[in-house]
Amino acid sequence: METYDALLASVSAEPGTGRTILDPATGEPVGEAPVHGLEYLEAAVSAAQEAQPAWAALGHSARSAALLKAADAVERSAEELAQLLSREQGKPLNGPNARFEVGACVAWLRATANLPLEPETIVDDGQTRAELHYKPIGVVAAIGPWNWPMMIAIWQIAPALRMGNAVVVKPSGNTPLSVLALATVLNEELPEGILSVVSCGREVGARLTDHPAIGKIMFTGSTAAGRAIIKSSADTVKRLTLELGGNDAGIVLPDADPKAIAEDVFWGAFLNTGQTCAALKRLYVHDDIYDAVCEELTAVAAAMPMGNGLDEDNVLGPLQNKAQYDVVAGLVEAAKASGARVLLGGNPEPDQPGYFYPTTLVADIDNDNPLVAEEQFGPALPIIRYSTIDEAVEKANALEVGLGASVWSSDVSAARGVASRIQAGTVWINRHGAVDPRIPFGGAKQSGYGLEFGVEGLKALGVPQVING
Ligand code: TXE
Repeated sequence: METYDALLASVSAEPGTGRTILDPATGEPVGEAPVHGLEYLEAAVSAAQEAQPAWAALGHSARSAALLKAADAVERSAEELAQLLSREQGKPLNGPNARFEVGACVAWLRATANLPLEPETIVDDGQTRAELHYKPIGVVAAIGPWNWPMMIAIWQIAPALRMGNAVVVKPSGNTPLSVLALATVLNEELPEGILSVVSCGREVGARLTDHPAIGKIMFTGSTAAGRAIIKSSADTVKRLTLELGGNDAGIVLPDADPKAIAEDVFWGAFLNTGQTCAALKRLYVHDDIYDAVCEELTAVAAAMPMGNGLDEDNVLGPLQNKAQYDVVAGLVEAAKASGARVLLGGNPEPDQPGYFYPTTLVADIDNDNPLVAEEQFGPALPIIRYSTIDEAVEKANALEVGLGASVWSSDVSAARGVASRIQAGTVWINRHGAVDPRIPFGGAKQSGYGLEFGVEGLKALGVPQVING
């Protein structure tokens, strides 16, 4: 008997009414997810509308206290949540994966509960006193993806609740059980109605994007879905925070130490087996150290065990779903056909169970190759050669997306200079993808708009109101 059985049973569909969720590592059933229809969605929105005013009236300190208790509840159930997440999403328990994700949920809840938010005095000159306050919006819809289903749900839920809103969550159809289980644990400490999950397909979920009772949508997912949400939310002029796809560049400057950076570059790219919005997806390396970086990175990557997530030894898992597996396999095949050099991987086993794609590094590849120009969202990293910094910056900025980026160098001030030239919402130096609940995070260009995390992220879940007089 697995330790998560009771939790899974509490969120599963009545026998015969649900949709079977399969383990991406084995193809075996994990559980039966409920299939909620429009009626269920309407009931969740109505319950949220009813519960929200009392929640808002509690004030910040009582809501922060409730979030802290909810964090404790997640911590108490951490191992059950991590096991269920590992089976449904595929990510290993160990490494920066399932246990790490549940731990991040706890950390985000606590940090968001503790963020300071006081009215700001904008002008006070003896004649005019203008203060800026932030009021709850009302009911917020949280629409999320399958790659970090619990953590991204918390990124959306925690600031929304802290600001005094109620939340209706629509998880990805690929990972509903993880989000249902997380919400069940959170709801041990929250008043009824203010947090609910609608486990539905995108057609039913789309109703949240034009529903007149929804004041704001927090969305993380593909740029295409983001565009659809912008359009369908236009009639009701909803507030939007959109964290869309990226195709993050990393630039290794000629003075970087290949051996010293190799492991951090690896995890920047292969975190969650590459299925991370702000992962390093294109690595630009200066001619002088190109071969050394390729060699060190290959040595690190070859040593990282991939396999079933419940096996404690593994740190890399399968792709979460067949569609994503096909994207990665197709891009690597096209790169091989174009003459690019495979340093590692690129040779999936055809008949094995599960969506395992081997850790793959591809060198000597052009910037316009689809493996570079398209988001692979999986364990395949192209390594592109450059000879001048201008060329590297131009290549990094060539795409229509700009979520994250990184610069790698032994000279941090030189790296900062290059960072300022890159069109991305965050540029990390000597690391990639490190998010922090205190530090705002958001995309440039078609990677979306609006900020999450920190006080800026909290304010985005409120309606600004100026009191002037
Ligand atoms: O995402 P979608 P999918 C990228 C990644 C991946 C691709 C597709 O490249 O290959 O997106 O993944 C809901 N109204 N990212 O299909 O379609 C949908 O049901 C309301 C990057 O999973 O964007 C799901 O809950 N809801 C990303 C969520 O939106 C709608 C992480 C995401 O679905 C909707 C995941 C609509 N019109 C994938 N259309 C990142 N930035 O981290 C879709 N949904």
